[in-house]
Amino acid sequence: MLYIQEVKGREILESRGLPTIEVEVTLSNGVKVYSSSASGTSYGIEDNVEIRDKDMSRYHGYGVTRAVTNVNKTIAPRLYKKDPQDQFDIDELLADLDGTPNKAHLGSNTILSTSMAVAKAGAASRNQSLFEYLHYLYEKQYNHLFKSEGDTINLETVQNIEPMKKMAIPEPIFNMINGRESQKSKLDFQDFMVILKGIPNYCDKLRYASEIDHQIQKDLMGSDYEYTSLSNEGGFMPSLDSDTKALEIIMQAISKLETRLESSVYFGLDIAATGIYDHINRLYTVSQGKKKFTPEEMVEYLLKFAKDFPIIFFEDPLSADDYKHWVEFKHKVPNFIGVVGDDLFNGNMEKINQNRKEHWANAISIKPNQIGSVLDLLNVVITAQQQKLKIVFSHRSGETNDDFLADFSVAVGAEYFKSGAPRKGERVSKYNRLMKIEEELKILEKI
Ligand code: 2PG
Ligand code: MG
Repeated sequence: MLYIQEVKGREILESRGLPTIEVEVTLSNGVKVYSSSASGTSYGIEDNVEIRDKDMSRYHGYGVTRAVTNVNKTIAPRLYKKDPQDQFDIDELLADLDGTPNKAHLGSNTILSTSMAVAKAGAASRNQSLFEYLHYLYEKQYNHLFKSEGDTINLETVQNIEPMKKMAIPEPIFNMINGRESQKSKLDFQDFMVILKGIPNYCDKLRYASEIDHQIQKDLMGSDYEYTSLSNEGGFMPSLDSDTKALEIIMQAISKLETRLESSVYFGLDIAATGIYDHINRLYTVSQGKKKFTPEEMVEYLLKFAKDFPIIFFEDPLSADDYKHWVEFKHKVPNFIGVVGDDLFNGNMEKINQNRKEHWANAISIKPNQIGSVLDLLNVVITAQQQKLKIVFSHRSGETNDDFLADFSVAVGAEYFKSGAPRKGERVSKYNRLMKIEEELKILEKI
């Protein structure tokens, strides 16, 4: 039987040029696998602690040598000779070694990268693709939560149990234009994204997304709105003066393409509204500070966008603490529209459970580094699926080339997948991985 020979942590750089942790697991047959944690700049208060050195003499305080030491000194000796397929035992051991409710001791970045590397080692030890192996773990945990021995469902709410999802390629959401990241940006919304719902194959979706992205670039270069840089997520950051204009630019680009795509393209917006909310006066600041909207006015403002454009995805339409108006917004939009909680949930289990009663959102953004181990991730996903929340797997602004997110999203049958623009290595590594998985799924379907 293969066992874990060595576990090693190291400091690497993520896409913003800041340090993050990578974990390398070596199996007893010499095979090595690697995994690394992404990092964000979200406005929400993250529950789990991503540990950083705060030593200002290195990387402006962002170093992660403490996390690396946690892997090499605390975790590695405990994983030596363990079966890499004992994922849940290892994840529980990591939780025990941490011993805090918010992963403050080992760090959520340490736990996630170790746990993902162990999952990759587990898949390698079975000669299985990662997504298939993760689906097996998903099934195992689902059965553990809902079924007792002998296939008897042991929950009282038997009639309400949602079935497990099948493996499937999620709907990709491609970032095109970004606002807010630069001081000069006059846009109020954070991400302007396209969703190619009418296209059947993932591989074609990726091609069309790239064509749209390049057409936008061509158009911007020849216009007064020339962009000077790309956002962290890979989107263009042109000097546009309104959010409407950003959507119009994308629409114009689509209309110029040789492939007639108009009827297949929908929009997604990440309003990231917590960042434009004045919590004291309860007002949303829009139009470069010229307008202040009450929450009721903000809801109406967004509804107008939903009327004027084919938008099917609103992420964080309202501030994470403006619960009442989440309910109002969700009530007022047609139910095919995804009302996605990102900063709203921050992967917090209590909040996800509260949503069952409160009905704030109908979809949840899952960012693994906010959650923790593979086991923690599965528990959050299964809990969210039990209340029919659509699952959106999401990248972070600080990404690595690790494509684990793609495999995980397929394994649990997530509805949506958000990895930024169809350009920049760390973004396309995940989109490219989904292409390979699509090929493999087609083969599996035929067997
Ligand atoms: C978001 C993410 C990704 P961050 O708001 O959805 O764009 O941002 O990783 O910075 O929290
Ligand atoms: Mg967001």
